[in-house]
Amino acid sequence: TDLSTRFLDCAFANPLMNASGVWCYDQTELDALNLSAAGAYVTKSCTLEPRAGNPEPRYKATPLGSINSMGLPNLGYRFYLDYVAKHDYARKPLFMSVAGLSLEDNLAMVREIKAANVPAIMELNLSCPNVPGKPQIAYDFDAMDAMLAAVCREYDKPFGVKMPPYFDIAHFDAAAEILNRYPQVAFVTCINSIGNALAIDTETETVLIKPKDGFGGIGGDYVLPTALANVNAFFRRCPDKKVIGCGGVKTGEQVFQHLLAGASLVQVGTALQEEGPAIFARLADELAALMAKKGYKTLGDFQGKLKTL
Ligand code: RRO
Repeated sequence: TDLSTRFLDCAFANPLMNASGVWCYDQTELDALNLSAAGAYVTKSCTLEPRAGNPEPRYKATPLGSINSMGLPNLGYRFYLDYVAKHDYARKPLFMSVAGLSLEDNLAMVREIKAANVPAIMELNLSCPNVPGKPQIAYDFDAMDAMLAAVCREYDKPFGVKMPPYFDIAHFDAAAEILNRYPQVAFVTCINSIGNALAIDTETETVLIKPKDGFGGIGGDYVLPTALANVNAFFRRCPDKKVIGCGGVKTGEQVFQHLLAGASLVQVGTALQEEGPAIFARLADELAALMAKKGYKTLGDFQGKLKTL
């Protein structure tokens, strides 16, 4: 069974990687992903200046997934740019996630990333739900359009966008129509956490996390069907782009479902946080076993081939 794939002219040993934000904050965590069985990995979304993020507790696992309001804690874009500049790209591809607090901040970081001319693939985060006072850009279509126009003017390579989940066909249509105006947007990562959910502890009658009165983004089992719908919606609407699937993946079967729905690569968030980087070897083994059982030899045998009734 062959799990290898190509994406944006890079070779991947398998389609698995972390979701940005999970296990990718500092040198130690990033090095663990480099050493893991993941086919690629991505750095924590960064801002112009380092950020401490929101007060703790700001992440909790639940029986069905997780809730977080981290608030974009990161070491600042200079750290991540330095990290990606030193990476050995013959080992595996590396993505750099960027989440400026304003259009101007994104342009300042993009200028520096362009000047550094690193082989890292940029994933522009348009969907952080957790910075108080900063709405998710991709829920404001005019702001998203303006951001993409400005970033495409400033940057010279293909890049991708990290999208929030949408829940209405009209929103899939509107978002895809805007993305399709920008050929430089080579891939769409669906989905970020479902923003501003509320998890409650019945025993203590208390919210689970401290920031924003307990409101935070949820991941894990809660989000798999929403993630699959968003992957497939953008796969159908953006024929000239790739889709990266993210949401609710903790078994090889769930990786298979994302690939079937149209994902080219599959990210792991909550399950990676809970199980650690050894999860990538397990997921690769489970995906290979499922493919063998079905008689599939390569990802191309089933990727994007979801059947309808
Ligand atoms: O750091 C966060 O609070 C965070 C970010 Br930037 C994001 O994009 N998604 C998320 O669930 N948390």
